[in-house]
Amino acid sequence: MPPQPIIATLLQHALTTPEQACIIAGNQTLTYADLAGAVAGWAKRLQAIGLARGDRVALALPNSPAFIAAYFGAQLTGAAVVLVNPQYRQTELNHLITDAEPAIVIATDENETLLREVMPARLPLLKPEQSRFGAPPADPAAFAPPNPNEMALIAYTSGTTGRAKGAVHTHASLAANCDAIIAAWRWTSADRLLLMLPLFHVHGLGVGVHGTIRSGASLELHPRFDAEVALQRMTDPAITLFFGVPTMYGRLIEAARRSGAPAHHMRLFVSGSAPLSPQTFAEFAALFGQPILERYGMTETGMNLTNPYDGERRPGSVGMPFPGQEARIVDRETRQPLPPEQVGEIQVRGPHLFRGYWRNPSATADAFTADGWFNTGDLGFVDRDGYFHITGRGRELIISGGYNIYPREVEEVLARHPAVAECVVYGQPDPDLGEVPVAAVVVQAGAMVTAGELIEHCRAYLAAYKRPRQIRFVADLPRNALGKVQRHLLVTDSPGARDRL
Ligand code: MLC
Ligand code: AMP
Repeated sequence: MPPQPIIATLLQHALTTPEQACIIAGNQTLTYADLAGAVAGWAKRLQAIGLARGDRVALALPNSPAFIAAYFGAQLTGAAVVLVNPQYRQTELNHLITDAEPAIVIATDENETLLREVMPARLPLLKPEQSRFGAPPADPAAFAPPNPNEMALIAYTSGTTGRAKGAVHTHASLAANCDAIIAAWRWTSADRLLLMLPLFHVHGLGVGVHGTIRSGASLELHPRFDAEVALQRMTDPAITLFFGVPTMYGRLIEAARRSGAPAHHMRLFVSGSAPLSPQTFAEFAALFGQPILERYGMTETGMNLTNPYDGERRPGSVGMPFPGQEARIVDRETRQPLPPEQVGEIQVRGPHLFRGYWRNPSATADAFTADGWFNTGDLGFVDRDGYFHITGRGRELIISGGYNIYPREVEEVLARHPAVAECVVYGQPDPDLGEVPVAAVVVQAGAMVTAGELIEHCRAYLAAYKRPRQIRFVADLPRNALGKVQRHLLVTDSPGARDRL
């Protein structure tokens, strides 16, 4: 039996614990009954303009109660939600709208103009109304919750080819994932999560929102991360959980050094989306009196590996499989399982995995083995105690402050500038963001261009976090004998980099 959809759990809580706080945002406390009413209100609004089962709804809202209500509202109608980062610009939006073919777009005034430029003229754009959840309440009993095996979410990711692919999750895969998290981290209805992550990725949404709703707990939603605000909020005895990316933990350490570590009541701090350095782990434990629990996840899989709740949380390790899941290391060439301590590719298997890439059977076939293992593309090993360690990535990917940047996507935009003859984008180590994108550019003969102009060109077409932080003008790109560009030789602290440029 597949687990029941999270939306069904939400409606149940609204009947059994209607007055329980669900979302705290600003000075408003919204109960489970409030949320269920608003979810039904969104479902009604969406159906009124023609949304049907199996359709897609593109959701481009900032962190807000309206985001959560619209998200579950679309799912209640039997449609799937396509997550859209509101910072996306023309290139990303154009691809998403063309590829996902949504029936409706939900957005605010801020991104309406950009969206309308890439949307077919007949595609309706819906905005949150001026109410607490963006839609007037309606009766949830008027709707039948979707089937667990229906499509619930399409999250775009993994654009190694320069074009992001839509990872399709069903209600069952999302539910299996959050059930495993709840069991591993002992999440209960008494918990309150301080949520400062963006909701348009699986970290904020699939872990933060889904886990809260499934366990009947509450979350305090913030529009964005702010270290000073986080420290202040952690002194509230109601707040028990914090989930963040390593950049956030680095900034919390700095802020605590400036203004003192808070006397907090936190039960659990979790880090993921990028590697947490053993130094950050140790500094945080010294200041906050608790070891961070590091876990490993992916858009396609949700959460895969976790350090133990009880027992040793090992710095530099991402722990072991969640309950009901499997993970192993295979040789990159032979694809055979490897013994402990040997580095290979991480494969994972279980009911939490996505069902495939949207309208992309060949990418889906490449991603899975015949017996259901998913190739993560991440490299690592298992130590003799069974803890997994990530040592690198088998694919070209820059992770900056927890956001993934695919060099190819930025290179394609840069190459469209008339002054650029050739370019390559690579990750440069950064103390705050882990890595930042940097571009090496060969200018067309006779052309003149400044670094600032090229960076502005990228900003015009891509989300701001993808823009190169630096442009290095070079005479030619380092290539191997086969003509392939060798990105690693460009990283400033890599051996041989300076000799080449
Ligand atoms: C913001 N900027 C970034 C950036 N975040 N640049 C590079 N990398 C980043 N991560 C840019 C903005 O575009 C802006 O540029 C400037 O920095 C300041 O913006 P800001 O909003 O003030 O940024 P800040 O608050 O400093 O954001 C840092 C951050 C944020 C770490 C709080 O990036 C963040 O919330 N990251 C979390 C990402 C996340 O949730 N990832 C999970 C993916 S799911 P300008 O030029 O306009 O000034 C996944 C699976 C899993 O990976 O395992 O979880
Ligand atoms: P995304 O495609 O945005 O879902 O990002 C998933 C990628 O983030 C994974 O494939 C890993 O490369 C990386 N990642 C997530 N968690 C960790 C972690 N704890 N340590 C190292 N890398 C991580």
